[in-house]
Amino acid sequence: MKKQKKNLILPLLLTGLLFGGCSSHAAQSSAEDNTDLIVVGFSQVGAESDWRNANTRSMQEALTAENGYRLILEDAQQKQEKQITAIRNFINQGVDYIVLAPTRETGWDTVLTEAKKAGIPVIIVDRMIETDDPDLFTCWVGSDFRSEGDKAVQWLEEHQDGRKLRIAHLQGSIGSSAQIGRTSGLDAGIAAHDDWTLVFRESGDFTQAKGQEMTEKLLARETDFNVLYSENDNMTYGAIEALQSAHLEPGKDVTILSFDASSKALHLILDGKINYDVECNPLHGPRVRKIIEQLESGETPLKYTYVEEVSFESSNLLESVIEGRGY
Ligand code: GYE
Repeated sequence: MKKQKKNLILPLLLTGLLFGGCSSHAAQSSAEDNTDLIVVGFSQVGAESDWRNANTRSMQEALTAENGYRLILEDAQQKQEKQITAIRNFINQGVDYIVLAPTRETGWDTVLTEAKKAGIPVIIVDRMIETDDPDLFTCWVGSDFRSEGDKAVQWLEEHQDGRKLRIAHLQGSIGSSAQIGRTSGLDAGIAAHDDWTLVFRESGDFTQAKGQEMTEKLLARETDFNVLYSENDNMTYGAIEALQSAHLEPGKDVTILSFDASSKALHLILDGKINYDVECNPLHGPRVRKIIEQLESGETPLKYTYVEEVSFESSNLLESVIEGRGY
């Protein structure tokens, strides 16, 4: 596995002893000078959504010099080629760990084989990869995206209210686990109901701008729909703009289901503009830190860790719940 070095506890203890009475700034510069930091190369998908930004912050806050880490963050701007280049650079730099939040599921075998040959453990976060060789990564932590889709479908069943459903669907980035799971949940729901019809389906690439653009395209083509199933909150914000410009009332004329449950979306639930939002938890920083600590002390972390998630609608949402959340 990795080269033998670095005891997480010792540098922290020494820092504590040496700088116990000093400012955190002094402690921080000592840690930055410390060549014994654990170096983590993190290939992040991009900055396409509030979820993603919260996820980046969570990693930056967990893997600090004070905690014993040097984090090298590479933003791939939603491009897999950039992630492959970043991973190769991490290998050349001889990082201790690679953390990969994959843009899409397929296409990782070659570069991860290179990481394996270099003896660098790879931790996958958020989305999953598809590979025949599970030894290409050490472990994965993220969400059960199919179950998120199933929750939305179940809520829609319970709130169909005798209507025939005509569903417009904004998909996330095609080929990502978040898109694949949430789409397959909806597809199963449509297949199980004769009176649910899919009237529109396009990818908004998880961004607000594209969510708005695709909803404008929808409105130009088809106005007879009463449900919008949007695979993330940022696309939903764009969709709400487009619906309002077309004098449709989001949450009333169109039932809106969304994913992520970021704080702005939760306020939109309170405003009655989003009907149901399935939480997707982005706070993976402490989880990754814990995995690295386990590996450093010779333990074997669980191969797959699914994060527990809830969902929100106006009947179970209070302002105080929104304030207490970190994203
Ligand atoms: O739902 C979306 C983001 O992979 C869970 O990616 C993540 C998704 C999240 O851009 O907002």
